[in-house]
Formats: sequence, C-alpha cells, structure tokens
Amino acid sequence: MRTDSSPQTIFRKDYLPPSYLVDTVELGFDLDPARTIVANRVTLRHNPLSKSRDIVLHGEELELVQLRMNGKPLQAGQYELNGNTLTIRKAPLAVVLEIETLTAPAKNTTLSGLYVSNGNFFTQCEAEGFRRITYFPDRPDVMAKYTVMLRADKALYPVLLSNGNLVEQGELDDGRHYAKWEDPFKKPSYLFALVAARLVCQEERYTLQSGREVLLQVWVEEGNLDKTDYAMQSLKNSIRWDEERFGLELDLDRFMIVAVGDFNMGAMENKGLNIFNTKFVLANPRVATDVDYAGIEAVVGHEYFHNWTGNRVTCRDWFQLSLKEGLTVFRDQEFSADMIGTDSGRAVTRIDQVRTLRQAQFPEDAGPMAHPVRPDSFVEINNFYTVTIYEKGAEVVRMYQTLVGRDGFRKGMDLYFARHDGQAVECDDFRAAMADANGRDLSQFERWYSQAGTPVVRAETRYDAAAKTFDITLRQHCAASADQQQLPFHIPVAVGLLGADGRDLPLKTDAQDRQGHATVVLELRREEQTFRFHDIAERPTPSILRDFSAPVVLEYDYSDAELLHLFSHDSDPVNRWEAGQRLAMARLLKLTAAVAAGAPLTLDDTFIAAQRALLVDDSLDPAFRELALILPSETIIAERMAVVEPQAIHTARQFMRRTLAAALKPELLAQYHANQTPGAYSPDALSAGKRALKNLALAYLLIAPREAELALARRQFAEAGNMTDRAAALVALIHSGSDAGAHLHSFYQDFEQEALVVDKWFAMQAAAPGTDVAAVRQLMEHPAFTLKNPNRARSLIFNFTNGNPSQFHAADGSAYEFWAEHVIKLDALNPQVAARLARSMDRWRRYTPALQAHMQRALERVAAHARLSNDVLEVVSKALAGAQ
Ligand code: B3K
Ligand code: ZN
Repeated sequence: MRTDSSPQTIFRKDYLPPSYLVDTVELGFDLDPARTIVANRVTLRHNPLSKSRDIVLHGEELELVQLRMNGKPLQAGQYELNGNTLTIRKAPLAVVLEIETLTAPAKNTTLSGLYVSNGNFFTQCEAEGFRRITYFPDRPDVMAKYTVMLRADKALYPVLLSNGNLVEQGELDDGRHYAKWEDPFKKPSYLFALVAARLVCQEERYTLQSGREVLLQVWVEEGNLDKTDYAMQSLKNSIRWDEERFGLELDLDRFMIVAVGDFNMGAMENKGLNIFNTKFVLANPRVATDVDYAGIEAVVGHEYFHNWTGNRVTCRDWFQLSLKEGLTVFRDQEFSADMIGTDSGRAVTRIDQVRTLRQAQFPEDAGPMAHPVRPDSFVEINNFYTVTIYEKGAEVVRMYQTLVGRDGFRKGMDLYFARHDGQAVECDDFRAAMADANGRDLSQFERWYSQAGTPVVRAETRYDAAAKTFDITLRQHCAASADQQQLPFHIPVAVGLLGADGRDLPLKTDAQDRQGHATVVLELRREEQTFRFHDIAERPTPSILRDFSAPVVLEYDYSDAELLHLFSHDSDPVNRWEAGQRLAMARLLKLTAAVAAGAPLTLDDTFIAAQRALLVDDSLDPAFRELALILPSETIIAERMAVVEPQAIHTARQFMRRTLAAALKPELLAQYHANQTPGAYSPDALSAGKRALKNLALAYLLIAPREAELALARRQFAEAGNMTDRAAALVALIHSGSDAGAHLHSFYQDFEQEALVVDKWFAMQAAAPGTDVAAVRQLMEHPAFTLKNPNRARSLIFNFTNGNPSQFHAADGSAYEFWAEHVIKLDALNPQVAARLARSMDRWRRYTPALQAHMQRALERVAAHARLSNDVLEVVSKALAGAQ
C-alpha cells in the first residue's frame, strides 16, 4: 500500500547501472504459513560501471531480524531503512551480507512474493516480488547464482521444489525435512521460485536431439492427475520445436511445471520451475474446451520458450519488457501455427491474432494507458504487462521476419544469442542483431519501439489501361500523443492483385527481386510513397496488407463488389476473412445509426448471399468458415464510432444475427449435422474447427428457436462427450432465454468439484445479454463465489464489465457503481487484479455525455478512496487526466 500520496513515476532515461553486482545468493527458508524465516547470504562486489559505493537493497512487507556485513552485525546507524529501500552507504568493494527476515505468507493476498494457496506455498517474483521475500537488489540486470535450502513440515509439505537441480534432501527433527537446490545458471531475482506443497506429478524421461536425457514433470494436486497429459505433450512438442526451428536446446537436466489455483496471470517462466495457473495446465475432454486445449499448448510453449528468450538473455530494465515478451509471444504463435501444420490452419491462428489486436490492443493504444512497445515511464510496472507489450510486441517481431524472411530471421536470432547469452540487454540489441545478421538498415524500424499509437495507412490506386500499370499510393499517419510528435514508421505492406477470375496476377514491380510472385512486400518508409506494378492487363482488385503484415489500420475505399470478389476468391485467407469483416462492419455501422435514429432496419440480400456461399463452401476449412461468419464484436464496432452507444450497437448486431439466422436456417442446420465429430474426443485443429462451426450454427439456430432447435441444443447438452460441446449448448440455451435455469443447475451439480468449470459457469452467465448488474450481484452471493481467487473474480466480474457491454453500460450508471465498489474491494486484497478491473473504464470519454457523466463519477469515487495501491491509482488517474 502507498504510504505517501504521490506515487513516483520511473523514467527509462534515468537508468543507472547497479552499484553492486551479486555473484552468489544462498537462501534458507524455514517455511511456516504464519511466520517464515528467510536467511539470505549474498556476496556482492562493486560494479566498475557505477560511481556509487552505496549498496541499495529493495524490501517490502518484511520484518528485518538481523543484518550482518562481512561477518559483523550492522547497527541501526550503519544502514538506512527508508520505506522500501535499505541502503548501506560507502560499502567496501567486496561484501558478504547475511540478512534474516520474517514474512507471513498466509496473510499475503497479493499473490506476489511468497504466498499460500490451498495450504501450499508458492512464489511469484516477476516483476518485483522477490523483494517481498528478502532484501535484495531486485532488478533484472543483477544476475546471480542461487543455492536454496528449503525446510518444512514433511507431512504437510512433502514436495519441496526450487530452480535448477536437487542436490541434497533429508530428514530433520520434529517431522520436518529439507531439500537443497542449486541453479547452475546465473539469473535475475525475478526468475527465482519455490514450491512447498502436497502435490503429485506426471513425469517422463525425454531424450533431446543431442541424445541427452532430461526429466520432465508436471505437478498438480492429487485429484488432478487425470488432467496432465496435454500439458506434458505440449511441453515435449515445445522442446522439439525449439530445437528444430531455432536450434535451441533445453539447458537443464530437469524441467518442472507446477499448477496452482490462485495465480495473478497465466503462468511464469521461473528457471526450470515454471509455475502455472491451473487454467493453463489442467485438461481432459470432460472439463476442458478446445479453446482451453489451445491455450495450454500456447502457454506451455510460451513459458518454455522464455528459457532462452527471457532467461538466458534477459532484460536490462523493465522498460525492455517487450524484448522478452513480444519475442516469446511471437515464438509461441509460430509454435502453435507449426503444430497445426497446414496453411489454412496457420491462417486461422493469424486471424485470431488480428482479432485480439483489434479487440484489445488498438483500443489500448488509443486510450489513456497508451504506451510505446518500449515505454518511457511507468508508475507501477505490473500495469505494463499489457497487450501492447505482448501482442503488439509480437507484431513488431513478426515484421522483422516479414522484412528479412524466415532464414534471415533465424540468422538474426543466432547472432542475438551469440552476442548476448548470459546478459541483460535492451530492445535495441535485438534490432541490431536482426540488422547486422542480414546487412539491413533497420534504424527507422526503431520507431515501432518508441512511438505509441496505431498507424493508419491510407491506400489509393490508379490503373492506366494504356500503359498497363497499376499504382498503389500509400500514405501513413499516426495520431500524435500528448508528449510525442510521430515520425513515419517503416511498414511492410504485403500486397497481391486479383484478376477478374479471382486468381492472383503475377507481379512485376520496379524492384528487381521477387518478380512474378503472387504477393510482394512493399516497404513504406516515408509519409507517402507510390509503388508501380507493370504488365497488368486488366484493372485488378488489390489485396492489401496480406497476412496482416503490419499492426496498422488500413483504409481503402473498397466498393462492395471488390469486397465480395475478395471474400470469394482472395488466395490470402487473412484478407479473405478481412473482406467479410469490412462488408459486415459497413452494414453494422449503418444499422447502429438506424437504431439510434429509430429508423427501420434492413439487411441486403447480397450480403446474405455472400455469407451463405461461404457457409456451405466445403472446400474451406471449417475453422476458417467459423471465423469468417463471426461478426465484428460490439467492442470492435464501438471503436469505429465517434460517440459510442452500446445499446444501439447491441441491437444492431443482434438484428444482423437474427436476420442471417432466419435467412440461412436450412444451411445452418445442414452444417450443424455435417460437422459432428463422433468418436473419441481429440483437440486437433480439424476436429476443433468442426466443433467451432457446428456450435456457431447452433448458436444461430437458437436465436429465435422453435421446439426443434431447442431440442437440438438440449440433446447436445445432455449427450455431449466433451466440454466444448456441452458448454456451447449451454451458452446457446442461455442466450435463447429458454429454460436455461434448469440446465445451469444441472451443469453446476455435475461440475461443482471442478474449479475451472465453475469459473466457466460464472463466466457464461456474466456475459449473457440478459444478465444485468442486479443478476451479477446475486451471483456474487453464490457460495462458490470469492473475490480472493483471481480466476473466480475474473470469471464473473471481468466477463461482465468487459464481455457484456450493453449491460455494463446500462443507462442509469448502476453497473459503474458496481465496478467502483469492486475495484476498491479487490484493491484491498490484490492490487494487480484490481488494476486490471480498473482498466474496464479506459475508453470512458468515447461514450454518450450521459454515460460519461456516470463513468466520471465512478472513476472519481475510486480515485478519492483513501487507501489505494499505486497500481489502481495509476490507472484511474491516467483515465481521469487523459484527453482521449
Ligand atoms: N512473465 C510472466 C508475467 C509476469 C507478470 C507479472 N505481473 C508470464 C509470461 O509472460 O510468461
Ligand atoms: Zn511471457
């Protein structure tokens, strides 16, 4: 909790190298939920790069018992304890500190540092949790070797784990035991971890390509041992993939994944001891959906890939966070795509990424918390684990690959590791490696790291029939932010041209390379540039920004005819999907305006026919068809409006869905039956795609259901052999408004022992259009609800505030009051989770004046609260201050 009233802003430009470096850390833990003793023996030496001879240690919520320097106890006057820093001035060049502190893990509800979850001990140190365990220079550029001794009651905590290798274990008096772990690699403190718990594991010996054998373990509570297969399989796939694609081998003899039910985010890449939210480990067909399976594969991969991108090469300071996160997201995206293995499967993953960017990152980049991929300042670093750092960061990394090719990208990665293994570096070092390995000038590319905001690229075209040339003029601009004038970005724009028959024309540009290809990557560097294509015999339809080659908004005045042409023929699946989204968006915006004006609503037959043709085109992947038929979300529509009217958007979108459902009923029914997946459940992409399309059809069929459709859903609910189908049927029933109560009840009865399924049960109710704030308050009274568990809090509250816009923005502002109340309540328990909830109000200035007034009042109520964390304070003060 904040002790003074003005939280400090930390600036990238103020970076100074650490005054002392740490060689070794020996930690001893006497674990006890109420009173854990931590003994820390750390050897430090002065850093020649620093002018200061002061040792600066961070510590939070610690009780200092003893402090010794080079064997002698330090008295009160020999060090300064100021808030959260302990300073020893004018220290000797070589220092051994022995520090004994006390902490109370059972009282730690922040889930940062050492805490207790369901009676077991876990840690979370990134970004600044290690200072809640012991006094330490808790910054990522201080890398040291760790030895850890754990002591705990053997009956209560039979399993004692930490980073690296187990070197010793044995019995102690009084029913206690110990385990000693040694991590052979230097690491920053944020990668430290321990687990002391009653857990069991699935384990396996696995042979690396080099022939070395490693031990892989997935640790869970006993009742969950039937849900670890997929995580183990994903881990093995990740290890193999990183060897094959990047030549990177697992550097440890032992690699552990541990699942915990109380966790602030998805998972954590602690060296050799990844700690995971149960949501990204536990799966079997009965409890997990296809989306859950895909999430497990991606997150297991992500954390494993951090072992090289993050752990072996880490960040100099937290402003460089995207150095490891953007790169590792890119790596996990490529891993998931390669696991599917087909071009159309790869495109489906790419479309999903574009949807996430538009749903979450573009709004963030246009709102009060906008920041560059490498921020210049922050108040609370935990607020910067954002979609910009992660997903836009991954887009920036992807652009290197688009610019230099797959082989060039690999060369850049090789050089990056050759130069920086074992170091804590900056985003610029990665860019330099990519540039140097490929002999490219990537200096302008730096702006992707330093400038916030989503660039808009406006395209215009000109066809000269006589000269047979086609010109594309691209003009870029990016709204200047409060403190930044934007300079042009270096933007790769992949382009193809379709002939009247729908086929790609072979391309001939002024550049000499890549002649005759179907797609070329134009490099836009100036504010405006024209690119010429030769030998174009007919006016083509341009397919611009193929594969979403840059995280920008593309504006081009497509006619409906051109969009329909692209929607039926584009060889690039991402742009084919995109054409459908453009067709839908134009209509949704008109319909929303009509709703607001009280005008009649209509939907043209051309659009319906295009949707029908796509739905029944069996030559297309079902997964692709499902994505192409999902209309832009209410949030994405809102981003396109000058003044957001959530109810009008909802009504318009529902009208379009209802109209499509009525017009396409026979086709939907046919697809429902054609895409069944009988037999044993498999999470593979083809089966998952079939289920997705089938369940989309079911959702449509239940918009205005008659008895026959209701019967379909009821039967699917009762007979489903997997959670994907069972949950989809239940959601369809809830949305249809018919007899959902009984089904919700029986679903709960069946799964009340499965925490992750109970989360789904709350989530599907929270996001249902019929659920108002009063219903949410009532759900909070349910015995299974608790604010203390982040997954549970998110399942109900976040799914309401972020996933149910027409109810969250109820005209009377009552849901904003609810929001304020729960930001404050959560903040007292867990500032990180509270600050995430606080972000639900980011875009408040874009709503109608009446809604804005309510939102401002709610924001002010939170801001005025006496005991706010820096986390929440930063978010709400930026929201109130921002001009956007
Ligand atoms: N690196 C962690 C995130 C830590 C978040 C701290 N608030 C998970 C990941 O990105 O892999
Ligand atoms: Zn990560």
